[in-house]
Amino acid sequence: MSEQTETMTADLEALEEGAPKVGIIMGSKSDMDEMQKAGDVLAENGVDYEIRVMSAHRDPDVVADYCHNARMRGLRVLIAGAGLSAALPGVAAAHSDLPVIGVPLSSRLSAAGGLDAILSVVQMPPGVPVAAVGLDNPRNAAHLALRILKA
Ligand code: RP5
Repeated sequence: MSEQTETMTADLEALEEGAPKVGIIMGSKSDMDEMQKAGDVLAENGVDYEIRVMSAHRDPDVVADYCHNARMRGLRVLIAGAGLSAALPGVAAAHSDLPVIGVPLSSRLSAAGGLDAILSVVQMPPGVPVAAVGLDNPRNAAHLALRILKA
């Protein structure tokens, strides 16, 4: 490897070091306290992440842009949390080929104690996979993301 190539590789590695590897997205600001718990687990394990609110129903174009660009921006896994008719994880999986981990969330308006969100996250058509963790369990989404990053 030439000296110039070595320098460029070192520069790229340094750039990559601070770049988020996991994108945590959620359907509403009201999901933030819960979803931040996934970020806390990633931070405890030294993994850089970013966390954003974007609704599959209210901001469909933002979600599509974010997911289309995710891999190019260096993200390796997406964690998506949503409640009610929880479309966000599935829409993320439709717009990105990165692994998507869905977190079904319960809320004041949940039907059947959150079963609405569980089914919305899990019942994806063949070819568009979403890995689902348990209801209100964003910590497990982060632990699964850590395993995916190490695989
Ligand atoms: C979903 O609806 C969100 O993910 C949230 O869990 C639920 C309620 O949203 P808000 O009405 O609080 O914005 O889209």
